[in-house]
Amino acid sequence: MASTPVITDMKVIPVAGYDSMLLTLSGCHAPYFTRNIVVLTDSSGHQGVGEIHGGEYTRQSLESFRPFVLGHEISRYRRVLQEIHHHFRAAADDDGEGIQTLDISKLKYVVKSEWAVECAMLDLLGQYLNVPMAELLGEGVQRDSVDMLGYMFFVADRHKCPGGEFQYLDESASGDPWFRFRRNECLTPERIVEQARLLHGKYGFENFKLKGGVLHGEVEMDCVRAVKEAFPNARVNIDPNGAWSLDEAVRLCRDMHGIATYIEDPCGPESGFSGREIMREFKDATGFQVATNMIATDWRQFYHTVSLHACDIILADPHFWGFGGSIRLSQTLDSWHLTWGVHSNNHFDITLAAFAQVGCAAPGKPTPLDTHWIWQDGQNLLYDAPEIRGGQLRLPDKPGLGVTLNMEAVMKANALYNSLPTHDRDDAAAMQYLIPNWKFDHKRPALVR
Ligand code: GKR
Ligand code: MG
Repeated sequence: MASTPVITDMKVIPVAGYDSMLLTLSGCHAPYFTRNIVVLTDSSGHQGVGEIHGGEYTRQSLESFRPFVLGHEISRYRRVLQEIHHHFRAAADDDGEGIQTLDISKLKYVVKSEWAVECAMLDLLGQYLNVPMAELLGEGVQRDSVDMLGYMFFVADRHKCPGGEFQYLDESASGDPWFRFRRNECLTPERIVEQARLLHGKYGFENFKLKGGVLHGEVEMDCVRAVKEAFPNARVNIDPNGAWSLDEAVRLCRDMHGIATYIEDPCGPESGFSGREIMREFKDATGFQVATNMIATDWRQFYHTVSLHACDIILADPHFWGFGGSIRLSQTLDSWHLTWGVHSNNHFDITLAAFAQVGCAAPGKPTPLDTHWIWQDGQNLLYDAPEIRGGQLRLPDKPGLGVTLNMEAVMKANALYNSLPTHDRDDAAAMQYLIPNWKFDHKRPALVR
């Protein structure tokens, strides 16, 4: 029987990059974020890459996959994934709650590390067959480029931190106006509009999402109004990660028709009702379309979400759902007249390339895709990082993932990782310099204490 190349080498390389003091319900981002990179080599000499969330739990899971990956044919990637799933055992402290309350310590259980292996194997298979990875997903390539959104954040004042391990990047000398802006405080509607203008200028975004759950809901809505006023044709959306109670969410959103296009995770579990039930009540009360990356992060949660008609837009992060899984979901949603999109966390350009592949393979009309890349842009691990132009990400005209790894940059990011005292995301640490003794409370915006 004719055979395809086999995997001869698997590297798992933890890496770190720099971030801004981005605020969310869970606190604020540390000066560094971490990721794990998988590099596979096959017997034809090709290299396949995948990127996934950082942290020791994910790194160790990836390391444990080695026996299921090495020596296997790239065309049998589904069997490799099956084997990994067959041997999977849930961590003792994984209670299955997922990220329904944005408890960041549980994100590592929603992320499934094997999807980095899937990505790298599809990259290799695409190179072998001389087709882009998107051609191997679902029904194949649906478009040449996909709409992305400008993912806006409130940013805290980094000067309040003492330096040392809390030293945030200073880009004030950069020649790029967006780079100069992104590391500095941004907490008012005026500054948020400035953020939107710079993002539009640099990347051409026509659509914006504001990360809420930080200030009082009224102030956040003023920001949404101000952005819509500055960009009347834009789709503007706000995502407080379930921080608002149902009553508050209804009160805040009732008059936002024509201003916000949809609301992402406005509320969550309360009074003994699940987040899915409460989101359905929010939809009934306001008539707003609702998106989520919190209450439907796997097929079982999805079943309950659609049974209740709780959501219209599911943000299917391929790091949660897998590449095949994310596209399977897009097919299902499209045939049910629901909408597919992609959720993100901080990432390097390998994930951006992966988003181009899924975004161009998803049937129907995806909602513009999330990406945190704008906050990382410039810290490239690829020689040929995809670029967002005119608000769109193009499918590379090359086989597989369509990118070439810059090993020198990867090893530099690995050295940064190794120099860090901790590798797991902790959004509460830097908050202590803004509000002493600050503690996460999933029903109180981060700066409302
Ligand atoms: O980057 O802090 C962040 C976001 O708040 C992230 O943790 C969320 O998972 O981007 C995400 C979202 O859309 O909910
Ligand atoms: Mg969200």
